[in-house]
Amino acid sequence: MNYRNDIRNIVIIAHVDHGKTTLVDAMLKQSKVFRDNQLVGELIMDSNALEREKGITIMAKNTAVVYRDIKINIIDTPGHADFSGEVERVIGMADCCLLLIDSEEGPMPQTKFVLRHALQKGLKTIVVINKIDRTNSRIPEVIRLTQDLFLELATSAEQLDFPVLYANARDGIVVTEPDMQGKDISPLFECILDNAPPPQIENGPFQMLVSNLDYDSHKGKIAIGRIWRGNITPHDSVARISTGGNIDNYEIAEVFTYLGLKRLKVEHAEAGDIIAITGIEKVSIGDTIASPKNPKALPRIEISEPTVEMTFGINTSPFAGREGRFCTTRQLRERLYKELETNLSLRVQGTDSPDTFLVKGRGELHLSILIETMRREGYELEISKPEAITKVIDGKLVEPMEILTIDTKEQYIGVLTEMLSKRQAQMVDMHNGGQGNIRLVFNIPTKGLLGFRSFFLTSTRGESIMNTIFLGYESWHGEIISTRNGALIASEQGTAITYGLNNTQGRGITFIDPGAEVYEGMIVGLNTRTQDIPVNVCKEKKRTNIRSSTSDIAIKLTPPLKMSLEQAIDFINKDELVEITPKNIRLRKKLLAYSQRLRNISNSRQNTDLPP
Ligand SMILES: Nc1nc2c(ncn2[C@@H]2O[C@H](COP(=O)(O)OP(=O)(O)OP(=O)(O)O)[C@@H](O)[C@H]2O)c(=O)[nH]1
Ligand SMILES: [Mg+2]
Repeated sequence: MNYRNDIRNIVIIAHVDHGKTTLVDAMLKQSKVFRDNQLVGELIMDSNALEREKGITIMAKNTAVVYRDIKINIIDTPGHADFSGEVERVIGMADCCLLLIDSEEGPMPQTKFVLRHALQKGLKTIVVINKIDRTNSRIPEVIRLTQDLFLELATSAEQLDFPVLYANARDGIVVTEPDMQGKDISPLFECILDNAPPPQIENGPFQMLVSNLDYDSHKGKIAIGRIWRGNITPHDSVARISTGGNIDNYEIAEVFTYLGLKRLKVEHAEAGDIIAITGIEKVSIGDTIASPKNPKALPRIEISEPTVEMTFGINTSPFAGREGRFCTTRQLRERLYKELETNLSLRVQGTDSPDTFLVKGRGELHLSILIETMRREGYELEISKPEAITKVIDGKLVEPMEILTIDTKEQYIGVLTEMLSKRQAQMVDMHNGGQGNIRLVFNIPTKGLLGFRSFFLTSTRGESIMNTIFLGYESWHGEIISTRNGALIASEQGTAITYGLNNTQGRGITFIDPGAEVYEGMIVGLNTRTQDIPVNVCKEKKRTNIRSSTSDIAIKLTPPLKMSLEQAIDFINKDELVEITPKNIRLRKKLLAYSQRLRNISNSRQNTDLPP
């Protein structure tokens, strides 16, 4: 075996928000890949619009820096559990991982998940305790917990021996001892050069695994991956081996390597490097690109199964086609299947209805990000309540379970445990961190988590953090009965007006402003009671000839509750849908006509707008 001493390939992994992308900023800034006067901002790698808005990384991305003549290829990954598929997808490109751990929070559920993957892949680890500037940091304890985690997960004794660095990624400072005064990030680069193994290379016919895809309107699809064997130059002939084993042939157009945020066009690239190539029209992640002389597939990328599903259908509301550019079944199908090329943990399948697809993902956020992306692209669609994906194993019905970790204040324990027990959660740990800070750990069926987040945020006034991670499958725990109140449902099509809305506010909370267009069957509010009831928000005041001194005083409405996409998805019940267009998010009953709902009700009297 040979090694390439001029390259290191590293992946940055951690729990959500522990500072991965900020550390990449610091590495890019110090290695002077920008002009001195270039304004680059923060979280440079979170380049996608939704990433910037939400302040989280959604997709794994590549970059590279040069330090003492050695090129360090860096892969930044998302830390949110819903995007774990991204970590599984790219981790194979690296030989070494930087495991970031927040100096206050310590190892969290996703820290364990990503470290397990890295160790199973045989990656060398460098531990970086980040945010050492935090006032509540507890470095010695965090190190002890990290060592425990390695003891639990290591697959060989060598893996227990890892260097530890201390960082304030935001200020671009890394030190080798916690109380040292640092000045820059060089100790991190030195540690990478000393500890990250140089890539092993094999001579012979070209072979690379496609781990990422990008698009360029001129160049077409761009396949990104690590070269495992041989070398490549522009215009080489190659074979693409699909995950199904089909082989087709192409001519490579251009070859690029990474430097900073740019792709550099090169005339030659060799094993060990991470490259991007164009010219392969039909390429998907997981495909192998190889020399036609020896077209053998590399091992497939293993991705965990999805746990949550919902239907995506074309918009069938009376307002369909008014606000979107893409509204047909064909457009929806093409878009969803295109998503499968890059979104590896997503699954799409047909349903009994030709206009509706069942879409499966790793969590509500995973699916809602796709919905938001499609909405911005101009799609109209309607989606159903997310449900956990059950399976039958050895003749027994099983359901996905998750570990839920909550960091909260003492005063919220009561309300949280009460709500969670209704959702079939079992407390497995409670830890008092002092100063009223409490960590609660539960085992909970995935279905119990659906819709929990918005309750959680409001009931703890945003003072708590929750994290979930997949645990495994357990026998079905039984249905969870919806505790939501009934809906206030528009009884006719028209424009909502203040008078009608004011009457409706006597029944509960409303969701729309005066002037909003509504249709029969659209949900316009939440009842204070458990039944659904029809309301007429378009109703005008009867005109009379008698002027009363009080009735003409302008009515003051309570401002409506406006839901985000995530809240809307959390809100709906099984007999309801969210209608999504580029301009609006509306809630509706599946059956729009009151008469139809009445007919349907005879089977179950629960949660209906039938008089009790
Ligand atoms: N105090 C302090 N804050 C930091 C430090 N490093 C990062 N942060 C902050 O932590 C937050 C999260 O940082 P990110 O770099 O987005 O974290 P991430 O790990 O990339 O997050 P995901 O990609 O969403 O998993 C940001 O507000 C950063 O400014 C640090 O060393 N000290
Ligand atoms: Mg990030």
